[in-house]
Amino acid sequence: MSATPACAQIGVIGMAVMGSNLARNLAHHGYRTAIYNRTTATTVKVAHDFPQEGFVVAESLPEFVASLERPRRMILMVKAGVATDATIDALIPLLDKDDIIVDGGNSFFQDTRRREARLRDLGLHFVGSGISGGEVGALEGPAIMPGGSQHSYHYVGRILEDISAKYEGEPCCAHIGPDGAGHFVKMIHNGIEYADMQFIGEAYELLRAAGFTTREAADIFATWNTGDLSSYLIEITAEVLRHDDPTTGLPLVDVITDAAGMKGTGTWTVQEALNLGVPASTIAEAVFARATSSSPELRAAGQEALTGPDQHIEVEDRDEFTEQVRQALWASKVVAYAQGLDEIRVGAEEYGWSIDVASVARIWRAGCIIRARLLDRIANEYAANHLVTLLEAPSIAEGLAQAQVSWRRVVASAVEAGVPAPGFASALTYYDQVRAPRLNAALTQGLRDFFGAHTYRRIDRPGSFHTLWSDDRSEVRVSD
Ligand code: NBP
Repeated sequence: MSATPACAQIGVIGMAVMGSNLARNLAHHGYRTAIYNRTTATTVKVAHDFPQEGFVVAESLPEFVASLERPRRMILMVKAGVATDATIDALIPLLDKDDIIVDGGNSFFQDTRRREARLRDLGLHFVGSGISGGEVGALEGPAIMPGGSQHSYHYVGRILEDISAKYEGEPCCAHIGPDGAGHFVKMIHNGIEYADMQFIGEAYELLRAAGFTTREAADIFATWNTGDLSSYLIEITAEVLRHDDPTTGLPLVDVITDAAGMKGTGTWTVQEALNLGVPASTIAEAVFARATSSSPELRAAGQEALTGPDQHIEVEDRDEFTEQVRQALWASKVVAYAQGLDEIRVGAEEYGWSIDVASVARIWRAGCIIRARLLDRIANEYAANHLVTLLEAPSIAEGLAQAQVSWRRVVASAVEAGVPAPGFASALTYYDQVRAPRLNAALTQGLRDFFGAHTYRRIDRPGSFHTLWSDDRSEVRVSD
């Protein structure tokens, strides 16, 4: 079982579900792969279960490092946070100049920036790489979003591209940008995933409120998956809705406790949106909706004290209603992408990255959880146009124009019937906000000036002004 010195082209640290599958993926692509896990029994089990992969098995970190060809390339697939820092700390004394650590875990991008700077000072390279696709993706081809220096991409890019998912033969992996750029983009991917799932949940609840059975809803999602909405999440929604619970015979979805969990990447996306001042409202609604669902005391108090409509939607034409919900879902999904990509644009400016949004959309077309037909169109629109927002892309703006009547009807029906649809409503509000010639901000500025002398600008003259509200109400120019 001992490792042969310096014979592996790459190594993977962390043999839980993601790391072991990624190591197998590497082996399937012809890379001689070293494997190591803190708990040796796990490494031994993986090697035993998959002898055909020809893994180089390391029982200690020094043995693992010694087994790698130089410059050494290793992928960390350990729990994000403390475990990642502990592994890096243990590796540093064992490595030599120009060795490359790739962190494939779900690390927070600010941690990645810190680690990259630290390793750069030591003459080492650090690639913070988002990897999406879950355990199946890790094995069969995930979407990969590597950040780090061009130099390190030169050494690991080819391998990552080889093991990534392919969309019409193109690898779903490309260099995103320096230091934390890759993990930043992965964070946004997850934020969009939250919004996407929230919209799907809302569409399902609206269909149920309109009298569709779970099985009928499953068929509707399956049909939607053949058109513009075609995506992994819509596809698996049909599967989940079709699945009956063997114990009760009920649709499983009716037996699952109505409280959504989360691991934190959606929250990071929203926190960072707040830091950057980017309105990622659909993603925030999705995070808050999960939080509301998982607040039993709040929900019990609300159910006890509050009244409202009976959450039933009267529908005359079922096909027409289904089509309206489809359009609301498509339009809302577009807004979530627009907000996520806007956060990437502003984040790139803030952190000094040059991120090619078309390339990001291309990476997301296969392998990852948000893979969707729409992403091919988004990639083409960004490649062909200089866009401030996805919403202004010609084919997208046209699609939204066609969808908006249905979108408004669906939101109105939800509000009238008392069916919560915070994602659809928030997406529509954003659409109306960004196209409005005037928002309600002038009054906000007047109020701020009244109570705090915060000043305001005028539409007809340059400079900042303050009104002497408590005296003669005359206006003074405060600055140019
Ligand atoms: P986990 O996130 O459950 O992490 C388990 C691994 O971390 C084991 O190998 C464990 O070793 C190792 N580990 C821990 Br815990 N503490 C350690 C420490 N102090 N030092 C060294 N190793 C330590 O595994 P996973 O679900 O395979 O995910 C791996 C990474 O990929 C995570 O960052 C995750 O966020 C990310 N990711 C996961 C998915 C997914 O679908 N699961 C998708 C995309 C990305 P042990 O066996 O000795 O405890």
